[in-house]
Amino acid sequence: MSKKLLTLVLVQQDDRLLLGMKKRGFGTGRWNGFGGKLEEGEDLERAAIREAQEEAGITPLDLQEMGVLDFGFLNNPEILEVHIFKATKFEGGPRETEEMRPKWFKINEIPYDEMWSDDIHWLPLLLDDKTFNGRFLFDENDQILSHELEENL
Ligand code: 6OG
Repeated sequence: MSKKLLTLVLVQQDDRLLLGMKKRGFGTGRWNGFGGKLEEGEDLERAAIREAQEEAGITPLDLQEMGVLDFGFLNNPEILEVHIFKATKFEGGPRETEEMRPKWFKINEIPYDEMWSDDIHWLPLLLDDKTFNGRFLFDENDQILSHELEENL
């Protein structure tokens, strides 16, 4: 079993959340935060900032790590270990890029039915400034087969 490290950045300002519509690659057609794989020699925070710049033209200024989630997929031995960050301040953008179309959503209008199905479980914790750990197993249709989620007290 191998593990791949990824980042995911959510920007929240008061009662709104910035999401991006993924235009290509893994998760195409879903709203999500900004993020991706680490490059050689990068730490998690550096990678999170670079991906937010590349995907939405924003530089997050106050990243806080809120949670770590392991994602497993049936018939795939690779586990994605996604480190989830929150920011409330940023410079630049948001602007559309080849990879993402950013858009602000009211917190009570988050489009969970057009997002990865794990998000409804942990995003409310992040929005509430709670930290968490968990793991999700998906079937071949990206539906959740099983999951565990713990809020860090
Ligand atoms: P690239 O491979 O395009 O980065 N990601 C997930 N995000 C959510 N909300 N749920 C999942 O459940 C996810 N699996 C991966 C991590 C992929 C981006 O998508 C995130 C990265 O930010 C399975 O470089």
